[in-house]
Amino acid sequence: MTATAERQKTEKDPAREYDPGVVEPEIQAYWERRQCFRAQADPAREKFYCLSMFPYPSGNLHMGHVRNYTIGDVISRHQRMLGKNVLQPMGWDAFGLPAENAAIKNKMPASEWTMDNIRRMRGQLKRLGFAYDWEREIATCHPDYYRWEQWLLCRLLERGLAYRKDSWVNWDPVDKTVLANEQVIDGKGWRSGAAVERRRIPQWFLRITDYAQELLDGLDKLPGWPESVKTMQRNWIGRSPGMRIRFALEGDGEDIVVFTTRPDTLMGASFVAVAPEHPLLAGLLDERPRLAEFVDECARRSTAEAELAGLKKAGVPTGLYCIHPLTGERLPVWCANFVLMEYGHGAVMSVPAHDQRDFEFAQKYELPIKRVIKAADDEGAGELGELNEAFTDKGLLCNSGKYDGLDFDGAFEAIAADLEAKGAGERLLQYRLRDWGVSRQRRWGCPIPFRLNGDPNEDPNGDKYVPMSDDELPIRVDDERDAEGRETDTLDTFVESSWYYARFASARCEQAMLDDEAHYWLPVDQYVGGVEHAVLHLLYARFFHRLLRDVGLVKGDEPFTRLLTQGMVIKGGVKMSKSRGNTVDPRDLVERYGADAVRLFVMFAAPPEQSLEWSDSGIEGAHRFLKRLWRKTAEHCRAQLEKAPGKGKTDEAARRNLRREIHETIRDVSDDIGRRQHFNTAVAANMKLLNSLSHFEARSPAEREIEREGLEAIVKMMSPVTPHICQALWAMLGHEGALVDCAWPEPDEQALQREVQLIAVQINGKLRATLEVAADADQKTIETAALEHAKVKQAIESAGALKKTIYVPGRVMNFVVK
Ligand code: ANZ
Repeated sequence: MTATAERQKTEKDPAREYDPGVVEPEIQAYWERRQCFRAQADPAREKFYCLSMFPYPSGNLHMGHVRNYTIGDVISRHQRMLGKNVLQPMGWDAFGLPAENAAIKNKMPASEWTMDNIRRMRGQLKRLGFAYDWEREIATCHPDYYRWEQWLLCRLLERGLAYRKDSWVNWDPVDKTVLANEQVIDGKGWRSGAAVERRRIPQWFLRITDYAQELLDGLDKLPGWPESVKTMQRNWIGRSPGMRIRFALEGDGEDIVVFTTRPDTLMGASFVAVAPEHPLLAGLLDERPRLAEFVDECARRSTAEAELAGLKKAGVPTGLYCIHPLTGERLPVWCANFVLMEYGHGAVMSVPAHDQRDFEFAQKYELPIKRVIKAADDEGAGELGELNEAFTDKGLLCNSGKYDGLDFDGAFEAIAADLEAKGAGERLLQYRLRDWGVSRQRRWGCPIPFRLNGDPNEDPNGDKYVPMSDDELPIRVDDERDAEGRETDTLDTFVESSWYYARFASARCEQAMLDDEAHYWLPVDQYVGGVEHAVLHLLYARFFHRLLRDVGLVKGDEPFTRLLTQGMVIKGGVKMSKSRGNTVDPRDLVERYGADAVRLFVMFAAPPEQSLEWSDSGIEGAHRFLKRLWRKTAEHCRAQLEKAPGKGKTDEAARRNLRREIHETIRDVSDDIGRRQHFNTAVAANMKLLNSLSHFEARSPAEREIEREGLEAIVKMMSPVTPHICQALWAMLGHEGALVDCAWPEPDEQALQREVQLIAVQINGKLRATLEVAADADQKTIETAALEHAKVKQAIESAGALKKTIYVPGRVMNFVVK
């Protein structure tokens, strides 16, 4: 016997014990030999592109990864069994600071550290049996990947969608890098913990604000996204319809322009406040040391808005006054720390009665508080009374002269018209979203492919950048950085993750960023990942999809049709994390219980959106179930081989009930996995079915046939979750070929029918009713049911007495009355 024949014999041998350590590598080798998960575009077939957020190659998979990737794998395998042409790729979000730090620490190149980690993590993913097309693997730090990112950046520069400007940044003095607002926590760098400073340096920006409205509108066309994620994106984009209003400066100087969403409150403005960085202040600082000191203090804070919300309101008067555009009143101009230079025009009209920040500020500095809005049901004239806090609701105007009595919309219209007539303001749509600052002063990132045009000495502003030409790309990470005139900053790593989903669809294309294959696979049908990416990553990817569309590389507007955001893995009620020291290592679990048990545990313990509490007993329970499934199938196969003679009485009803249960399970599990994505209840239903099979004693060939039907259903339905054992059992049950290529089972409508019989109820031979009763109902039961039927009851009562009952089994119940 050849070695192969020998192995095949053992694979199918029902005497073998369940040993995942043996079975799983065997099955993985089998998939590999057959190249089961290679995805090929085929326009004749319906495609399904399932993507899980790719990991940062830190070196080891954690349980959060395992959960994320198991969910994606279950969905992929299920869709494949539904007949779809499935693409499920995997890759590495490989640039980033940790590699740079590790490289310094270990005195090795960042690339080496990264590649080492990738090798390790790739092995761990393979050991878990995920159905990835490894031919499409991407590492974003590879020049074949980032050259196309550079190519796109060049197109964006040409189109004016990338631009350079001086801007205030959060500077981490320890990591020596610019931080995004989100990376500043309580005024400290998220990684270093160092107090963050503010600096003004030239930075590259992408004009995401050009797409703000489109990104907002697109959310309405994403029914497959969780509402919560869409709400977070809406808030982040923050559409604010409002007005730009000009307050003329007393004396000389430019008007102060403010942005407001509440022009209805204009008559209650009692001062104007400007940001510490406002250009108006520049000329004043020499003469006003208190102001200069305040501005200086503010410069040391971070720009993180979250922090500003809780900031103690503070300010200083500038000594300037401006003129109220409608009343002509003189209003003092203050410099205040809660006004942001980056939003609107860096100045606000302060209405203390109706804005909480203004209210707190006015109380602190004893500035006038004038109420101009009252509740719609307020009968009074809007007396001030004692306000404890700002009245921020919309309502009716009061103390506002000719505008009194108008509601928000009416007042907005009237005041806007008056201001526009005077040239003192105009309607304006403002978004909270800012342009995306993408430059980073890092080495281990994608080099920005721009160069100064001409002699930098002749270009003191340093803003005359041009894109590198195509044949100069890629600009490699390890290229000499101080090459004449070249931009030395690298891109935010969020840029790589904004388009990797598209590159997977044309992963090996060498002539272009994307080719026709991308048209076939895109958009992603199912995206799976952590909710921590609900705002930035998903917004950037939606932005990039539109950029790719606008340079003609993709069709359609949205990259991800359906989104599943999985919950955290927790232990002892808190997030499982290295810093808390409460992690469990997936490698240990796989070694001890096998990949299938680990996969089963994470899918069974909770619905995917909820947190998953780690438990030792949970993983053991998963392992026990798999052993039971193996044992039951092996028993069945042995009995089949021995052709045990049929003995004992066949219980017709028990057989029917079991078949019904099998097909009800198929029906329910299909809905749980497909539509509801409640994988845990799908698993539970399979466990229940296995229990029922265990209680069913299959003695006759007909009974064994039903048992087999049930076992095959379980093996198929569990195969997306526990693919190795299911493939092995599939072979044990005598099937050739790969289970991944089998069709998903469909419920047999006939088996689903609860058996019933229809009984005609007659009175003196005349039909009065038709009853539906259980197939095995006896005469007594049918008689009782018939006599309770309203029509029958009435007919018998009115006739007097029941004389006789004639029953024709399965057909007629006839009552003879006088
Ligand atoms: C007057 C006013 C009266 C305001 C009132 C609110 C309530 P959203 O909705 O987030 O867009 N604002 C404008 N520019 C600002 C800046 N650079 N820094 C800090 N605050 C600024 O917020 C718009 C409101 O935020 C604007 O409307 C303005 O205050 C303030 F009863 O103007 B409001």
